[in-house]
Order: sequence, then C-alpha cells, then structure tokens
Amino acid sequence: MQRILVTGGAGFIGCNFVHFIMEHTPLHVTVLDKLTYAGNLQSLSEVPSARFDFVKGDICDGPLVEALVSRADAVVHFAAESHNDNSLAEPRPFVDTNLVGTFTLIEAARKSGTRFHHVSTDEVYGDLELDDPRRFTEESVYRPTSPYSATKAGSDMLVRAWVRSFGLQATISNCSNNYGRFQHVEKFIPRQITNILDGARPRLYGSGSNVRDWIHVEDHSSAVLTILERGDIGETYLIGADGERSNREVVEMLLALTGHSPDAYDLVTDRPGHDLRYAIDSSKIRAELGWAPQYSDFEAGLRSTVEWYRGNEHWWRPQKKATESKYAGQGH
Ligand code: NAD
Ligand code: TDX
Repeated sequence: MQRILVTGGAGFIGCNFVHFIMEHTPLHVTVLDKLTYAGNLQSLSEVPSARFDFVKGDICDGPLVEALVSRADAVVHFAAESHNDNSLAEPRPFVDTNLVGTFTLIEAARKSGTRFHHVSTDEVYGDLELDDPRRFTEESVYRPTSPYSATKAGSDMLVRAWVRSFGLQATISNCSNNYGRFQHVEKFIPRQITNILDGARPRLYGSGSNVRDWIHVEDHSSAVLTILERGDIGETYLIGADGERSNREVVEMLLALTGHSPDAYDLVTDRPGHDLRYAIDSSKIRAELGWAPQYSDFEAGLRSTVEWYRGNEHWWRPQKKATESKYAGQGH
C-alpha cells in the first residue's frame, strides 16, 4: 500500500487522520473534499506537499470518484454530513452525501478492486438508558433515531451488502464521540470552549444529563490505521476509549479549566429525539488487532483542546457568528 485516498480530509477527523498518516507512515495521501461549510483547507496547511494532493470535489460525482479511486491502493471514507442538529433542520444533504456518496465510492471501489475503509458512528445503534449495564458491541441491533444516524446506518448497510454480493474489500468502524483540535464550532465541546473564550455562557440541551463516550481524535486515527493495515475484510470494529461523561460533567470541567464557577452555564431547549446515552465496548479491536487508546486522561485532553482553541482563534472565528445565529433560530 503506497497511495491512499481520504474523503472528507478537510473536516475535523479527516484532517487529523491526514496529519497522523504523515507523521506515522510513508504513505502518499490524496484528499477528496467538497469543502462544505464543515471543510477547511487551513486545517491541512502544514501537511508536507511532497506526499499530499488535494482535490476539491463531490463524492457523488461518479466519473471523478472512479478516476481517483482507481489510482489509489486504499480509500478511507470520512466524508459525510455529520451534525445531528443540521440533519433535523435540513435532511436532504445527509441523504445525498451519506447514502448516494457512499454508494458512488463503493461502486468505484468494486470496479477497481480497491481496498475500502468506511468510517461510521456508534449512533447507528440508537441509545441506551443511563442505568443500562450494557454497552454497544459489534452484535448490537441497528436502531438509528435521527436523519443523520439513519443515513449513516444506511451507508453501513450498503458497504456490508457490497462485501457480500460483490466481494468489496471493505472494513467498517463505528466510533464514539471525538474531541480535539480542528473540530467545527457547531459541535458540543468546541461550541462551549469558544463561548467561554467569548465571555458567553455554555449552553446545555435539556437537563444536561445525556451521556456521550468521548475519545481523543488521535486515538480514532490510530484505530483506523490499525484496521486499514491489519483488519479482516468484511469485519466491523467498534472504536471507543471508555470515556463516558454526562454533558453537564464536561461543561463543569471546561468551566473549571478556564477559571469559572461550575454553575455558570444555561439550560436551553432540548434537541428533538435527543439520544440519551452512547457507550462503546471496544474489546474486539483491542483483542484481535492489539489496538489501545493512548489518551486516557480526559481532563488533560480537554485542557490541551482548550489551549488549541485559545491559540487558534483565526481558525474558528470566521464560523462562530453564523453558527450561533443558526442555533438561535433553533432555540438552542
Ligand atoms: P466534519 O463535518 O467535520 O467533516 C466532514 C468533511 O466532509 C468536510 O470536510 C466536508 O467538506 C466533507 N464533505 C461533506 N460532504 C461532502 C461531499 N458530498 N463530497 C466530498 N466531501 C464532502 O465531520 P467529522 O466530525 O470529521 O466526521 C468525519 C466522519 O466520521 C463522518 O463520516 C462521521 O459520520 C464519522 N464520525 C464522526 C464522529 C464525531 O464525533 N465527530 C464520531 C464517529 C464517527
Ligand atoms: O450546544 C450544545 N449543547 C449540548 O448540550 C450542543 C451543540 C450539543 N449538546 C449536546 C447534544 C449531545 O448530547 O452535547 C452532546 C454532543 O453533541 P454533538 O457535538 O452535536 O454530538 P452528537 O450529537 O453526540 O454526535 C457526534 O458524535 C457522533 C458527532 O457530531 C457525530 O458526527 C458522531 O457520529
């Protein structure tokens, strides 16, 4: 394997993955990204150009996708519409990109026999009660609840069917909530950090008791590379770092890290259909592929994320106002 195609490489996880690949492998990377509101070329400005190409384009563009996929030894597919609140306001782009885009890519990969890794989410499994002792496993039943998670679940099913029916050389991963640098300010942690930096109060949906299972984005990258190198074709791997926290706990930690009172937040209108809790059992990837997360100290990871946003206002500032006006329109 020498050349990989990374879709969505100008987004949060995609760009962190490209940086990770540059640091840890000799691979050549081509990024295919449409540069939607969520894509930002500045996130890739420090990538060494000798091993890197950028193509602006849509994963639904069949001829473009075929040309790029046939030239790659492997595809790592991150491109997606990724934000639940947007999927409730305007679902159409989620169907186009997450379903039709994934279909376009796997058709191309099957024609050229290219290795394919599909990046997905734990949200395909729906949610758990707060006191449920179980966590999601590779055997959990698909029960997506939002337009976003339904289209991600559909894309997983397409990949599984293409493996079985056409021998597509694919693997799938379903990861929990990521945090770290280069995450769009619409997402929970960057929104609260940049609110605090702006002198505004963090905003918790509902009662703040919903639980997410946090993983540092570097650990997601190392897991995806591990699957690409050693995963078994046709297999699904769940990726998680045992990082369950309620949203309220996360906000309290951010307030403490920035020297504010722990109750200096506001409770706002809840998200319709808001999933209560996600929790990942990542035993399979740990036991079968020998992967383990490196970022075990969540507070230290949050502290360095706060510092990154403090030091990179030029990166997030242009998006902040438009993001907050969109939220104001939704009552959040
Ligand atoms: P993101 O929204 O930050 O980035 C998505 C990228 O895809 C952007 O650069 C955007 O321009 C690009 N894109 C969107 N539509 C496109 C199209 N039609 N053609 C080409 N490019 C297009 O998303 P993210 O948070 O980095 O998520 C990346 C992937 O990881 C997604 O598939 C998501 O479902 C999955 N995932 C995310 C998380 C998380 O916590 N953020 C957790 C598990 C899985
Ligand atoms: O201002 C906020 N206040 C708040 O309480 C925002 C933006 C969110 N929330 C809550 C909603 C969720 O319970 O915080 C939690 C996290 O919200 P998001 O960052 O929107 O993430 P989530 O909906 O959990 O989905 C994320 O993880 C799984 C990613 O956006 C998805 O792409 C990924 O698949």
